[in-house]
Amino acid sequence: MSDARRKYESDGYHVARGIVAAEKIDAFLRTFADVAALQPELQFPIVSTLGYGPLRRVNGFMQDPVFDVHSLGWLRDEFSPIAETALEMMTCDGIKEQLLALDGSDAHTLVMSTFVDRSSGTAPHQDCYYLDSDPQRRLTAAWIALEDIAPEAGRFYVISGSHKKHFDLTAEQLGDFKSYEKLLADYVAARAGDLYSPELKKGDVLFWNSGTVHGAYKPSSETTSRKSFTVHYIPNSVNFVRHYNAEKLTHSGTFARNGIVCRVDRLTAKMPA
Ligand SMILES: O=C(O)CCC(=O)C(=O)O
Repeated sequence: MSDARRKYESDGYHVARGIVAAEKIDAFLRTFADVAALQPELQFPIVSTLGYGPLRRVNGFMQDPVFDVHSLGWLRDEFSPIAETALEMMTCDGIKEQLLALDGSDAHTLVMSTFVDRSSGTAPHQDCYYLDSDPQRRLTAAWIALEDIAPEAGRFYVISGSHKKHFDLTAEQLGDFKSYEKLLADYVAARAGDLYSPELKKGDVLFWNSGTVHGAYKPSSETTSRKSFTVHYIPNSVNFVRHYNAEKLTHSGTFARNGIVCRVDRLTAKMPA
């Protein structure tokens, strides 16, 4: 077993520096800005509602994370260049090498992705509340810094060792994520000393397990961006399960890029004309 894997299995996270090329990041950001500027009326799939909406901007920054950037091309032809430049990063050799080192698998499926321009903070949670592998906790997520992340932008954090924690959830916590988030906020407050929030530079990637408790601090600045992707992968030897909001998505197919299978889940909500 590699040293990285041993440490990942004990801590529940791993940081890999500079594995996504700056040119690929720049190409994506430029492409996204061009498409959004040319057709500001276009609606995107939005993470918080799992519905479609225009890109709401304050101080020039998008307020809503965009859902499943990797498969945007399946929604509209105009979105294809965005998806393709995102996939250049999400399926790059550096990411594949790290996934192999961390979970021992050389074949993965990308099951979900998110693009954030500016963060308003993320409540602590384990991804396995929302989505996971079956058998559980074989899902690995990657947080890709698309710029040098300033402290005032609200940095991402993980709780070391928390991937082994199993919460006994009540029916209310299972059915209502706000109630679940309250439980997790109490857990994080009690383990404040184990919070790890590294400085991440453009091209750095923080990997974590679907059991690892993580979140992002609220930003202290209204005018600082926090450009990042989160991308979720499972080894092809396990199944994918969605535990929350499954009814809001329709599995619509798969495609492959650089040896990684990419899952396409369309929002069940009606796509605006
Ligand atoms: O980027 C963030 O602030 C949080 C992302 C996250 O928690 C996730 O994708 O599971």
